Amino acid sequence: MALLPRGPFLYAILDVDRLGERAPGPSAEALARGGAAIVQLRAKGVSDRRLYSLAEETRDGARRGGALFVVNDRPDVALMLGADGVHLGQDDLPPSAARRLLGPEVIVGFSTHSLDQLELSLRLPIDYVAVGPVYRTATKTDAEPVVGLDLVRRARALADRPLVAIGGIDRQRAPEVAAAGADGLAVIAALMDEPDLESAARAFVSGMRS
Ligand code: 3NM
Repeated sequence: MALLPRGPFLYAILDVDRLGERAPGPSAEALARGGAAIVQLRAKGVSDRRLYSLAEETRDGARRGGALFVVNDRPDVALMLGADGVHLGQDDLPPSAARRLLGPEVIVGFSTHSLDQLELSLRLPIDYVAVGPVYRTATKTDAEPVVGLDLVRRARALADRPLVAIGGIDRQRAPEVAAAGADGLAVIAALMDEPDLESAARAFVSGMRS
């Protein structure tokens, strides 16, 4: 299976809806230079052609900054661009199909929102399992009910692979999420809503480890 960073690590999600006037490449690079170990591109509702060019720019920026690059939802785009990984949700293409397409070296991550989903996910050929939303989030309009730190702790006890926590995580909450057993902290608003992405990531990472 593909190699993930050692925890606790910052998993920055570059959500195109929150980019504003900022360009994706330099933004991905700033997140990576600030200490994000992974930069994921999340671009809902854009054309395939736009997705492709956003992903290309994000990949190059993430790599310039020294981070891994993950594409949300789209194993085909991950393959075309030589991405380090793909992240899949419950309604996306099946992780086993993505694994067949991408081979053993590419990271395949998968979202879960309950203990049942988490248990089922552990039979899948995935490199990390994500649990969320840990807290209320304004970013994902169709988010599942909040699972809290309790599911993070239970997931930690059950999961035999890296665990990524997501949903409403900010600098203040990061230490308790890491203490609950999350290896990766996946973050959108608490980074993307800041004007300076590099300092936002740096502050997040220093707080996360304290
Ligand atoms: N997935 P923020 S919560 C994209 O529960 C996403 O799987 C979630 O954004 C899940 O850090 C979420 O701004 C939104 O809360 C995360």
